[in-house]
Amino acid sequence: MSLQKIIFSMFMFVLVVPLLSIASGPDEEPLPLGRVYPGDEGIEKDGRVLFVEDFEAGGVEDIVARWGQISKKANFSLSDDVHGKSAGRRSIRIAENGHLFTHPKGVDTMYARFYVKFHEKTGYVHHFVHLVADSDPKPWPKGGAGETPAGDEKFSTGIEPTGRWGKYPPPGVWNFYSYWHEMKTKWGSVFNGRQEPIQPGRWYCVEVMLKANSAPDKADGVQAFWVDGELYGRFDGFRWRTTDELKINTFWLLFYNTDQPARHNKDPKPESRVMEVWFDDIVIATEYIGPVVPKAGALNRQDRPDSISENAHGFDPESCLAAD
Ligand SMILES: [Ca+2]
Repeated sequence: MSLQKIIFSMFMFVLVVPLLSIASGPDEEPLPLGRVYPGDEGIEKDGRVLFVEDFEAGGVEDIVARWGQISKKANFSLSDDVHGKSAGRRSIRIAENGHLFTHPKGVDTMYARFYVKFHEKTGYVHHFVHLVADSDPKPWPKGGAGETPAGDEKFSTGIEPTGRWGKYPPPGVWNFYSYWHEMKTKWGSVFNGRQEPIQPGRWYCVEVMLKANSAPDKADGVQAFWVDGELYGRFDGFRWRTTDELKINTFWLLFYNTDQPARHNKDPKPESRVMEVWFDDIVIATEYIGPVVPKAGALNRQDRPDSISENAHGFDPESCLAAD
């Protein structure tokens, strides 16, 4: 290398390195990915993003091809019901029971953001969306209910609506339902967030973060969740795994229903319930995503002429705009 080149390299180092540290200094939170990509447009190209599904392209078969696995395919249908900030026109609706299952790249910290709406007449739900770290991932979800997983094999957390034994009307409030080698009972552990009842028939933006412990002997793992961009629960001190090689590598969009939660919650009228759910705008990443930020000048759901009839039936756009 010539002296000139060395001097030039040193000059660039002195100039550029401080600029980089200004752009993403230790005190600065990175901008939520949802803000970086209004309308989620182009978000899939970001290196921090592991998986994106907005249900806009193709039919159910194409969705299965993108994910890898589906159960009860006949219960899935594309819907024109979308949330107020959506840049798209379609969501997925699941009736009764079903799941989509996929394996993004294994990571130590995973964020999963999704929009969700329960049917206005929903009952209580048995199990819901899960993030899983699995040392031996298969194309399909494994069993494991009632079994304490080994610390080098598996840990998982579900973000689930719960009636808390009938305290809340269906579908209830959000909580975490977690499985790992140090869980307290063989049926997993529950972590309550803010006890804010979920309104049936209203779209929500839900985001889950699962962070593995940084070393096998450290209890510094975390899990947290946000609703419409607000932190609803954060729980620290987990030794999720006993080896760094166990990565969070599974996203399970699950809608699992049995008659058990109706019994546990003493639902007075289980026969009147309609078990249907809508999902949309799913983004899985290694950083916080946050709610969709509408594109400047874009016509959003509540502004579109085709939503007037919905407004006439009591759809409240404000309720979908509580995010930021
Ligand atoms: Ca969509």
